[in-house]
Parts: sequence; structure tokens; C-alpha cells
Amino acid sequence: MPRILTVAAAQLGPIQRADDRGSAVARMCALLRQAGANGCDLVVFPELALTTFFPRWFMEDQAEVDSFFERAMPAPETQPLFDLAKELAIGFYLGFAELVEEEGRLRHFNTSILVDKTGAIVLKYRKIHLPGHAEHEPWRAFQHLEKRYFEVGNLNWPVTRSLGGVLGMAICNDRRWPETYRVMGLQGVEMVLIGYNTPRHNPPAPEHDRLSEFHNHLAMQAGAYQNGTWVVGAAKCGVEEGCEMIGASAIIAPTGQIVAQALTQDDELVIARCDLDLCASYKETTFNFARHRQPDQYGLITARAGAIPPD
Ligand code: CDT
Repeated sequence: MPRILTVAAAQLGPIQRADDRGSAVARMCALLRQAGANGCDLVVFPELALTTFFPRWFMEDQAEVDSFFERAMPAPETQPLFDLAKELAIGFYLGFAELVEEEGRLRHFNTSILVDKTGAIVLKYRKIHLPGHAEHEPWRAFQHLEKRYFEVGNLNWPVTRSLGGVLGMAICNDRRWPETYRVMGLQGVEMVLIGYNTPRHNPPAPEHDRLSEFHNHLAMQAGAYQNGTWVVGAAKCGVEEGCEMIGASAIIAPTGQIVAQALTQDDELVIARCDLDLCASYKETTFNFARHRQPDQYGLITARAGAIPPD
């Protein structure tokens, strides 16, 4: 019997600043119902799915920044999502800004959770690769202040056995880094769930803009193939507060092939029946890590962050 997980990338169109969490949750519930009608086991929502992508603004008032964060999960505004998913027996991935008291202080993380079919949170991840900058840079058309508003995640990349497979998570910019997938690959991951918010325009490198969708897929397809895993990428996209973000949500097989892809830049469900046993032939042959990897030769990867070319 193949291990089939029917998965939906639940792409969201724009969420404007004036839109409250209730309206975002209502849209996600509508997608959950569609997923239920299509026999889905798991739905992947985007990064920071409850609000507009607020790191585009420089804010000096910490209370204003904190208004975009969740102090509890679930909370009254998000409880309907948990209730409906449980009623439909669907698991889900949700990205949100997490404000938590830890080590005796308030901490801010860009977080995702995996909720199983019973409504229990079974895995939490805090984004490690925070892109952008920490100070106001007025020359930009818009800011990307993730390095200001979030701390680097402190949970590494955990994976868990859930929904019949070995599942892991990453968030947006993480998908561009091979280390993200490899750390989970070394734990036998069979499906990596990724939510993202990717502005088309990258102010420091506008020459990349026309390649945005290509780079999105290139990185996720490589991660899937090189680790023998499924990858599910779910965008928040469209024109949000005047800033265009790419869609192109996709479900990628361990072969590296895209098996389903979004057609719009709006709320849309992208569905695929994923055979988790398809991972095995990659994990056991070309990417049999135990047989072929040479970790003794990879020391620089953990010893050094930036490249140092020879003299
Ligand atoms: N949200 C997020 O991580 N976005 C980044 C934008 C990179 S440009 C600063 C991404 O990698 O898609």
C-alpha cells in the first residue's frame, strides 16, 4: 500500500493592513472547507498568514510592532481554524509572528506550527534565516526589517512523525539555503512544509526581480531532489499595500519535479496526492547519505559563515 498524503498548499492573496485577523481566518477556513471537499489530509498556509507582511514598514513604536504578534496560539481569533480543521480531520501548517516570554524576557520570532488531525500542535519551528536589514533604509521602495523585528530561531529544524510520514518545516527565506533541507534530510524528512512572503522587487538587487518565480522553484526543487523529500511551498501574494509579492505556490516531488502549481496571485488551493514512499528510491540510492556523504570534509560549512576567497 503506498503511503499517500493528500496535501494542499493554501495560497493566500493579499492581506491589507486594515484587514483584521478574523477576516484572514475566515478566508483560511474557506480554503480548509475546499480542502476537506477534496479529501486533503494536510493544508499548508503561508508565512505570517494572519496579518499583512508588516516588516515592510519601519516602526519606532514597539506597541505598534507588537500588534502584529500573537501572544497565544490558539487565541480567540485563531480558534475557529483549529476547530474546523479538527472537525474536518485535516492537519495544517500555520505561519505567524510569535511573542513569547522566555528566559525571563519578551522574545519575538517568525514561527510556524504543525497541527495534526486532532487539533494538537505537534511541531513548532522558528525561522532561522532572517533576510533584509535591521535599520531604517529610506532609499528602499519599501523596507524588509525582519532582522529588526525578529530574533533568529532557537529550535533548529526539528522533524516529527505525524500524518503517516516524517514532516519538517521551514519559513520563506530558509528555502533558498541548502542547509535547511539537509538538516532535515539527515533526520529522514519526507515532506518539508514552507510558507513564504516574497516581494517581487528586491531593492538591493533589482536585476533579480524578473527571475523571482524561477528562483523560488529552483531552490525548492533542488532541496526536494537532493534530500529525497516532498516540498510544499505556500505563498501569500498579490499586491499588498502597494507591494507585489509573488505567488507560484507549488508542490514538488522527491524527483525534483513540480507536480502542482498555483495559477493565480490570490486565494487558491494547490492540491497533490503525494506518495511518501517515492522518497525511498532517492534516499536509498543517489542520496544514500550514510553511504556517500563525507562529513569530515564539510567542516567549513559550520565553521564559517561568510566566504573568504584566497589572497
Ligand atoms: N519573507 C521572506 O523571507 N522573504 C524573502 C525576501 C528576500 S529579499 C529581502 C525571501 O527570501 O523570499
